[in-house]
Amino acid sequence: MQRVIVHVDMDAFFAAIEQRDRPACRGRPVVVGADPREGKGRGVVATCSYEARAFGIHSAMPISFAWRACPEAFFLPVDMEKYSRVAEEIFSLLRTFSPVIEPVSIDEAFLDITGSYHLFKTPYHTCLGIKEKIRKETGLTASVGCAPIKMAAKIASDIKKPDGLVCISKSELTGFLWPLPVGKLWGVGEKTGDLLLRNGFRTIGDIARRHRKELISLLGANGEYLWELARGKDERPVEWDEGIKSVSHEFTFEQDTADDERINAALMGLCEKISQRLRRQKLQARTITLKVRLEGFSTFTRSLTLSEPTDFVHVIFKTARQLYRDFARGKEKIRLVGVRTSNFSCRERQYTLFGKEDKQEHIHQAVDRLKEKFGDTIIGRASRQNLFGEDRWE
Ligand code: TTP
Ligand code: MG
Repeated sequence: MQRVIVHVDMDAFFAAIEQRDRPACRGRPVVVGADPREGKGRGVVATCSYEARAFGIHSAMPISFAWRACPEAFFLPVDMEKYSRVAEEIFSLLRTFSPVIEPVSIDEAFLDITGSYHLFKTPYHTCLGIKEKIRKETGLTASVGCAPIKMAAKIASDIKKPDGLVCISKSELTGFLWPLPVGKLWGVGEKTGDLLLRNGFRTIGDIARRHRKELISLLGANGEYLWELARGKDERPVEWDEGIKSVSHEFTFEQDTADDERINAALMGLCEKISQRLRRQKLQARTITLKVRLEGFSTFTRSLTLSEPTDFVHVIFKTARQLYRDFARGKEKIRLVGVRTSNFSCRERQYTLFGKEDKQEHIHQAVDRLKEKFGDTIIGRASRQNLFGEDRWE
């Protein structure tokens, strides 16, 4: 099945929050970071507004340089607590579009919307929905990229910043990647980049159009990986947090098998157990995820989000079987199958994406779920991001 991956990155995140909260800063250069101390400050810029970027100011630049570039800018301290709160709110909003979400940094996440974009008709409309929801609920703009692989989604979210939206379909993928410099490929650092350049590989297309063997003889296994990536092939999944509240079971076959009857029987057994547990816990799930491990240990997951939550064994089984049918395993046998259900609502009070529940209640529920699922890790991740500026000025 063709995957649809979205990358969301907030625009000038810390600075945009300050501009939102301080009307005097709107449309003006804003620098968030260390105290400039009239040009004598020793810390660095955490980030700055796009108006400040016009003066050449950027993240990680010494704050004294920023002061010299634009002394009339608003210089503000880092308020990590506030930014973490906003980030938490944004991750909660994103989770209503897909439970398969991987927060990457304080203002950035991947979502796998393969199983849920049908709720908005197309991936493009889903991305528009994401941007619109973030804008309405937080007053901030996000840039969004969508593509069949993670790397391309991330590149796509960056090229029309701020407030950008770029969707790349499978047929557009190589046309999109090939003109880009080799340095944009994941895994190409300075050293590999230099080596590639010296051997005549300037763009991603230069790699893709050559023979696989040439890349292998130049860079070994990494060369083969880069060749695949340059041709738009990359199965890396959106790594969603395993701490997410879900009910799942898996089954390892005694001997690897390609027998569909045995596989279906195993899936049925798993779905029965899951359905029982859901009913016991008064939960209904909207998202069903199939996990398949092949004989070579490569592991794949495929999800589908239903329009109505369920705890019925036949609905879960039908969905898992459909996901299995859509999954092309090629010639490899199967070692393990698993089924996971998530994106829960309680039976008493059904949570629907477009329901008419009170909006505040809806947000509280989302935040509660986020806390339940991630604990403090969102905040933890956020804090670790703050390696650059200073939390607060004295
Ligand atoms: P980024 O997403 O890299 O930057 P940004 O959101 O400010 O701007 P844009 O995405 O539109 O280019 O980083 C997110 C936040 O992380 C940023 O607002 C501040 C913080 N950060 C630092 O503190 N130091 C840094 O060096 C970087 C790059 C980011
Ligand atoms: Mg950003």
